[in-house]
Amino acid sequence: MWKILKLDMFQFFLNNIHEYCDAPRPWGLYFQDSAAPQMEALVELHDNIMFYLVVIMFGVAWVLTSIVRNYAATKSPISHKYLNHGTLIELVWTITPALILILIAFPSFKLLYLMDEVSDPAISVLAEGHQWYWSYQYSDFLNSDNENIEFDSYMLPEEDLEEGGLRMLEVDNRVILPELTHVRFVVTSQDVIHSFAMPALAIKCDAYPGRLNSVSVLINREGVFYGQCSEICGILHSSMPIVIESVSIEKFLAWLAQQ
Ligand SMILES: [Cu+2]
Repeated sequence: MWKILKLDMFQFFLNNIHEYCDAPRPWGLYFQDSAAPQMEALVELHDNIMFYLVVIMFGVAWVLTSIVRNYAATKSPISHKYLNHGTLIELVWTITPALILILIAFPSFKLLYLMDEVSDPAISVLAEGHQWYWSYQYSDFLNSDNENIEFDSYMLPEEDLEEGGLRMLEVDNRVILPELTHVRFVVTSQDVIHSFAMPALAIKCDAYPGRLNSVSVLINREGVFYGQCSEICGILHSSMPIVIESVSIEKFLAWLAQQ
């Protein structure tokens, strides 16, 4: 009985306390929580590499400090005095890092090309960078005047923020997208180079004037995700955030009907 109760309580806390980190937070050192399969893969790759990186870092630090300590001039003035070549060890410390780099390269390239793939999107959204705001166009849908749905998205100034709103991140018009749907962002710019970036979705795509770049994403849960322009583009570069709100299909259709 007690056991079941404890399990229930655990489940309760698990369901109610967990809160996704979908925006930068003060002193945050790790990634935001992922909301897309490709971000999960990126985090996984990072964690794997980080493990070996820490092991190697401590190994090298240990070898270095022990050399400094044991072969100090005061301690053993003549040991290895004439040693200035060691072909075997030089081969070892050249080939081992090369092998490690190859081991890192393969999964990285696999991921890179996987993310490059734009697979048959259900919705395309044109994201256009301007000095200094983003504008969006849903070219698959028409409004009542038979025009594409399009809107500008400006940062909310601090005095207009609602309680709990994020400073320099909140916008007036969010990009609304359905969850679990293949979406393609076509990214371009009207003036200078900007970059359309959304950490939780593993998107970072440069916006060039006169050029269309595309990235695909599948958002796997509901939520509000925050990103920023990531290519320095002028004095208000920090004031053109990106907000994507992922909602259920029904809510998305309701939103579309309103436009
Ligand atoms: Cu910009």
